[in-house]
Parts: sequence; C-alpha cells; structure tokens
Amino acid sequence: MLTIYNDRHALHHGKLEMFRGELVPCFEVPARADYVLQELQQRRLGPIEEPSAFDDAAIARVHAQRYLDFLSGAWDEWVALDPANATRDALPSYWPIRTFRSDVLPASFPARMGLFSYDAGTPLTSGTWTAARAGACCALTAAARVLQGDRAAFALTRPPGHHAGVDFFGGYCFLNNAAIAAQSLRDAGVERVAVLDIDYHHGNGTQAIFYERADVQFTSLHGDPHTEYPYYLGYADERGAGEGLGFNHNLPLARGSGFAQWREALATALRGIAAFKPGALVVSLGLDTFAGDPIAGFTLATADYLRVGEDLSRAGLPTVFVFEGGYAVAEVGANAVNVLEGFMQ
Ligand code: SP5
Ligand code: ZN
Repeated sequence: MLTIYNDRHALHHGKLEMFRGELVPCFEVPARADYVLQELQQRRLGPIEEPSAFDDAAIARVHAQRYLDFLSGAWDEWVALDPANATRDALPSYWPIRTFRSDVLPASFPARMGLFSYDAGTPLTSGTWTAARAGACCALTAAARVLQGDRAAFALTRPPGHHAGVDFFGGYCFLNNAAIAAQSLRDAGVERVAVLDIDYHHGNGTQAIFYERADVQFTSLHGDPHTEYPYYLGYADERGAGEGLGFNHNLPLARGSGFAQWREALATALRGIAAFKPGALVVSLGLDTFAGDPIAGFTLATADYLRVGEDLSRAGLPTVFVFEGGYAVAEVGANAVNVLEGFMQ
C-alpha cells in the first residue's frame, strides 16, 4: 500500500498537557509517527511518498476561514504577548460555554484561544500550523491517489485530526485530516463517501462537520462517552440532523471491551456502510484500542489488527486510511501496519 508521509509532522512537538490539575508530558509525540514509518519500511509495505502541494482552499472546504486565520498566526501572537512564551507552549484557560457569545472575536489572544478550542490537553507549539497543514496535504494526496486508481493509500500524519471541528481544536487535533480527505473525494465527484472512525475516542469533530449531510456518512466505534473522552458527544442516539438524519452512526462500547465485542460492532458498522453504497471509504485509523495504550480502555492485541484490516478489506471500497491516535509508542507501528497489511492480503 502507498503511504504519504512528510517529516514536518515533527515540528508539532507539545511538551505538556493539562490532566487532572497538573501538567503532564504529552502523549501525542513525534515518535509515534517515526515508529510507524520504521515499521512500514522494515516490512516493505509499499512506496512511501511525499505529499503534493495544495492551497488553503481544500482545507477551507472543511474549516472556517476565521479559524484558519487564527491557527496560522497563533504562535506569533502567543510570543508577542510575552517573549518568554517562546519557551513554553500555548494552552487555553477560558472557554465561552453556554450563555456566552461565540460570534464575537475578542482582541485578546487567550480569549480567542478558548473560543477556538474545547480542552486544555492540546498544546499549540511553534510548529503546529506547519505540521498540521503538511498533515492535511498528506490526507489530500492519499485521497487523490485513491481517486487515480490506487485501491488504498495511507496518510501517515500527525497531529491527528478527528476531534477538530469546523472552527475548533482539541483532543490533540487541529485540522480534521479525515474530513478534509472525505470532502476532497466529494469535490472530485464521488457522490457518497463513508467515514469510519475506529480510534478509541469518538470522532466528535468529524461527526459535527458532516452531521447535517446525507452525502457523507459517519460511523464511529469508540469508548462509551459516559465514561470516556470526549464525554459530550458520541452517544448512540446521535443519528444526524436535517438532511443528514440517518447518516450518523455511533457504536459506543464499555471501557474494558475486548476484540470479540469490538469486532461485532465493526461488522455492524460495515453493514451500515454497505447499505449506504459509498464510492469511497475514509478510515480514521486510531490504534489506541490496543490493550497497552496508556490513555484508553479497550484490550485489542497486536495480532487482532490483522483481522481488522481483513474485515475492512471485505467492504471492497477504495479506501483512504488516515492516522489518528495510538499512544503505546513502541507498539503503534506494528499495530498500524498490521491493519494495512491485513487489508492488502
Ligand atoms: C486523537 C486522540 O486519540 N485524542 C485523544 C485525546 C484524549 N485527551 C484526553 C486524555 C486523557 C488522558 N487520560 C490519561 C489516563 C492516564 N491513566
Ligand atoms: Zn483516540
């Protein structure tokens, strides 16, 4: 399988994230992608190519312009607040929740930081915009190659994307790579696109982006938001709205669920995808369903990921894989490549 990779991902390197009242070392680190790259090379999964250049228009098909303007200038604004900020990452401290206005654009940088985010676990660093933008180009290139006839392609990107919405970051995500890929497939003439999100965490950003649309179906398997991040979305009764009613499918599973249960949910998801008759599939490929993941709660084993790839392959669809979460750094490579290898067999 073709992989699209760019080493600028490493320019996004957060130091600390807020967790239960203290700043702890980031889980989402450059080594994650390095391990996947190494495993792809060792196992000779296929060619590894650089992304093509895309202008901001392809990204603006999904994200609000005022959010992109904010993100692209955020680091410089942060350092302008205080030159000492150059040694620490930017984290939000204020959020405009219920009863506040979200149509205002305060001059204060910390105020806009909160306007465009929803957690304090997602540090913005000097290279975040460059890395995220290069990542989106990886996803767009992978989608373009699948359109040109590759059966599948893998966008090896970070930071991840599925928690990012039209105008917000969070959950380690800034630009929604999977949504950008799906929209690009639509724009290239694929009438119906399915997005399947198998990261441990509900893909709240992707869901929100396509919630009122019937042309992009969203299906997610994830830890039950009653107990698992992102808590405020991802429940089974979220079925879509307006024209999109019936095109959103959440399959929450209890923390502690194992492969047998998970695989049954995957079969349910794949039946729904087949009924939609999409022209292409985008897979948000999170590997934090792994038993050894430090921040998640399912118990999949490395060998299970081969079966995951086989199951996905049987959908018989042109498929764009987009790398999302997975924080057991030493194993994330074997787990990711097992999915891709299982798919190609
Ligand atoms: C893309 C993705 O997987 N984002 C996940 C963001 C999760 N952020 C919340 C992390 C909560 C950390 N819990 C640590 C538990 C340590 N025992
Ligand atoms: Zn995740």
